[in-house]
Amino acid sequence: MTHPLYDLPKAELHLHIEGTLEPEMVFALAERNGLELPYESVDDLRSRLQFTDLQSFLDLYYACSAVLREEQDFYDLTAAYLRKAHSQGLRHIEMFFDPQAHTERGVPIDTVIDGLKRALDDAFEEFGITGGLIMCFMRNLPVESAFATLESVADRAAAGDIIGVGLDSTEIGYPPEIFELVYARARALGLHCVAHAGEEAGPEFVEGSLDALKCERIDHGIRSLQNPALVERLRASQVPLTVCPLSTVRLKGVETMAEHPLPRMLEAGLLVTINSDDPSYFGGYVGDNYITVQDTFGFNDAAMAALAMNSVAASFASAARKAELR
Ligand code: ES4
Ligand code: ZN
Repeated sequence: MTHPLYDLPKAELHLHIEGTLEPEMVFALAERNGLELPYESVDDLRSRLQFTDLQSFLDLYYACSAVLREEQDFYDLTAAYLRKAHSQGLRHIEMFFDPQAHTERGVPIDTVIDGLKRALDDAFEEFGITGGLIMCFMRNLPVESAFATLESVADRAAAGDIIGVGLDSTEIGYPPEIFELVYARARALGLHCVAHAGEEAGPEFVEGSLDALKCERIDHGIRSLQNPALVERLRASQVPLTVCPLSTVRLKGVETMAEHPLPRMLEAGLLVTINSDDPSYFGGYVGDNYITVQDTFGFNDAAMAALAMNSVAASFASAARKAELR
């Protein structure tokens, strides 16, 4: 299947690679690794992709992620995603991964990074896709674990194998300020800083991510609209917000797509991008998010092209690469 919106050159800035694990691959990797799954079949697993909130999703997401063990597993997952991403017009991808979800199961962090990086390198060769890895800390784990995880990749950060850090998983109860010193260290290592904020928690999490963590982008950020002073700050600074429409509907942040705040965010002059978050769980990859946005809000083709250009502008790509993608 193809669609004119797939053809727009675009960047993906909010994509959890573990969230691209399709049910078929969950079963294939479980078999390859000799693991028992608590699901009867692919269809059984697919029938469970219905969520009441962020946590109900995270529980299934981390359970399925446990089939990832070997470097080849991480490679196969990422290569399958990048092939699909290419078919939906993605030219540049800054990809999240959750190292602690894997190291807690005894998988060495270099195994994870080696697999992801090899697939990205191959996609550059095959498709010309550029991008990099953003390592997310799970905010519900102790800050000491985040520190240790960061120190364990200091050499790879210096080598450019990781381009930034992020903050994800359970939001409510885990304010950004907890991670202030971790982010200071990440900046000292030359890493870009982003964080999930204002997905389920309020605008104060967005403010904390800007003030304490010095974030260059905010992931989701949809609840910023509850605070007019914050909206003005985001407009004036043009700090990008990586919005994930299908994700927010599927996690019940809004009841229907028609109620999604995206049009209000654009009207407020915010630098908004469209992203897929966890496409295999939320019913669509990035092009599908663009399609649902156009279908729901009736944006014309120029408005959709402007959103695609926002994604390039908001990326950490070099000025030369951004010029190529314009
Ligand atoms: C996530 Cl949608 C979302 N929010 C927070 N953490 C996540 N990890 C994977 N997807
Ligand atoms: Zn996310």
